[in-house]
Amino acid sequence: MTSQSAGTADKKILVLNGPNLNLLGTREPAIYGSATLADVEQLAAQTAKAHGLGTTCFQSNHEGELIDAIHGARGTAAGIVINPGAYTHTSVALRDALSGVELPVVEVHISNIHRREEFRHHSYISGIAQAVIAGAGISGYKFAIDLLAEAL
Ligand code: DHK
Repeated sequence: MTSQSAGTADKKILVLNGPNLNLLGTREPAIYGSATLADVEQLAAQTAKAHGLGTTCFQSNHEGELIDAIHGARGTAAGIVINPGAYTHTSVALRDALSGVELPVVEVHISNIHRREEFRHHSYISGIAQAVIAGAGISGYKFAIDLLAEAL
C-alpha cells in the first residue's frame, strides 16, 4: 500500500492501483515494463500538477480497501483513475462502488488486455468508465489524467 498527496482538496484526482501493482518494476517486466509503482505515482502527480490539479494515490491488494478508497473520493476528488488489476475481470463490487460515487472514471491497463488471455478481455469496469486506456504502458496514467483534466 502506498499513498501520496499533492494539491488542493477540491481539485484532486484519486489514482487507484489494485492487486499486484505494488510489484511493478519486478513483475513480468516483458508485460508490465520496468517502471515501479513509485514512478507511476510520480508521473500521475506531475501530470496533474501541470493541469493545476493534485493527486491522491493508493494501492491495495484488497478489494474492500479499494472500495473504501472509492467511497472516500466522494466529496474529496474530482475524478478517479483506476487500474483495478485482476479485479477488472472479476469485481462487480468495484464497479458498483465506482458508479455509486458518481465521479468520472478512467480505466487504465498497462498492458493491452485484448492481446492477452481470453479471461482478460472482459472488464466489469469499462461499462461505467468514461474512457479505457490499455496497452500504452505507464503513459496510460498520464493520458487518463490529461483526459480527466480536459473534462473538468
Ligand atoms: C494488470 C493486472 O494486474 C492484470 O490482472 C490485468 C493489468 C491487466 C494491466 O495491464 O495493467 O489483467
